[in-house]
Amino acid sequence: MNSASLIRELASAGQEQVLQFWSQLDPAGQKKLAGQVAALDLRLVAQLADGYVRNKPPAALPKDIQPVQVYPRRPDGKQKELYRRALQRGQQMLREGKIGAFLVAGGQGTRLGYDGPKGEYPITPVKNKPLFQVFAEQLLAHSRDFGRPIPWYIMTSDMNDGPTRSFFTKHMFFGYDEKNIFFFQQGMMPAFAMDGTLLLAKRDSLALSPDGHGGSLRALHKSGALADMRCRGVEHLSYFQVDNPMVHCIDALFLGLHDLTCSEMSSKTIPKSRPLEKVGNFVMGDGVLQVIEYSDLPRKLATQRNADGSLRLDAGSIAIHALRVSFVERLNTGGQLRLPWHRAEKKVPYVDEAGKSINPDTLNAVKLEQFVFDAIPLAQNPIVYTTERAEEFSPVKKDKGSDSPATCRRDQIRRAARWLTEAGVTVTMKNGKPDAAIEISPLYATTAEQLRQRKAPIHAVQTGAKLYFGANGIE
Ligand code: UD2
Repeated sequence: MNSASLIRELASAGQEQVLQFWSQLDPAGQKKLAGQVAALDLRLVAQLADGYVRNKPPAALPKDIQPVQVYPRRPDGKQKELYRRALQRGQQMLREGKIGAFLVAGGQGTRLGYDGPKGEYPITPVKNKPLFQVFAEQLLAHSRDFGRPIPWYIMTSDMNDGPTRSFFTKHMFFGYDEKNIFFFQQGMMPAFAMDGTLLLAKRDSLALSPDGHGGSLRALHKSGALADMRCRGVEHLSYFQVDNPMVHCIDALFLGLHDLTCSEMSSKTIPKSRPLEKVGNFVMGDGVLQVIEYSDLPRKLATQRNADGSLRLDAGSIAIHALRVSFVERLNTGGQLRLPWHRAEKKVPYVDEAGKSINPDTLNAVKLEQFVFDAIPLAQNPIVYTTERAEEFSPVKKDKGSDSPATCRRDQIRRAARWLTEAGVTVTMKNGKPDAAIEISPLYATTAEQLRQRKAPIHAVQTGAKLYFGANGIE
């Protein structure tokens, strides 16, 4: 785009101030800014400035909010046959190469205070393996067990794409075949000043940030990842977030249930630990299955209890989903991904009209993101399946307190101890906690059941031990 057409386009979106330093920029600066503007959908920018920034969108809470019906972790009498068939179906799909793994890792990780892609963060309790390696080993183990490589789609963003790829290269892709990993970047969204104008982070660049994990559904299409899935015969994606090393990246039963029930998008839930826990809430809103984010659920509803004292809305969303590839394709037909935008007021550094860098100490900007769970109401036959917190959820969100590296390592040890105990190994407990540091590589076992089958070569874990089970046993 030359500068005349840039000016024309920006002016028609009411954003000509973006070029206020244009004449002072060197050719590289002009190229950079022009490239950022060209990547924007300026018609959408104008709509968003009006509908989400200058004016706040009306609260979109459903009028009638009811608890959801969920598939239990363990089937009751009537469901036993369905679960048996679901497990078989999931295993068959894995043997046939119909499942792809989908990791979203484009976020900023600001709360953890780690300066780099979050997936690099060392998290296992004995070997300090990074998050990326934990997922890679799980996927390698499943590929080995089902005799078929699992294609792995990894979404990054402009902020961490290069470092993420370098990290994988440096670590030889953790043993994964490079041709089965598909990195792609999500889109970026510009930050708006409160009056709807786009902010400049520098004279030659917009203040951009990732467009939310909902943007993954657009990026899968734009990047060619969906086309790659079609070529490989991948029919479903197993979706997970970079911050939870306890996730079962692949769960044959869950994937089988998703397929057998003809669901286009399925999700795992756990009962919330407390009314205001920072997880989304699965609800039936005006008769439609959906997630209401913790920040949007009114306190009165979040704290409501049933007669027996249990939480009325207790189905927490832990951001583990199964998505039908044909559903993601459908969401992308007709140009725009029709997910709502979520508005957050933030402090965003910018350059002012005089070209001075300002680090604001009050909220000065609106950032907009799309959330992947907003696709659920658009899906046919969506289902929710219950898992256990102790088995699958201990995210790393911040550096201290709950959801920190310390709680995550503790929970990994507890799970390993439980798996061993179930396999007949004695684990000494002290103050209710295993009195040892234990780590089980997914290459040794991905589930308690697999661990039992492998017949651990010990009868007891010694008090205070540091014990690591690698691919071939205790190392
Ligand atoms: C998310 C969910 C919350 C609950 C919780 C469980 C949202 C809005 N909330 O909370 O309901 O399920 O997770 O842990 O999702 N990401 C991207 N690109 C982006 C933004 C995020 O890839 O533009 C990735 C990010 O790298 C991470 C994941 O999405 O893997 C979660 O992002 P978050 O930390 O913003 O979500 P959080 O903790 O607010």
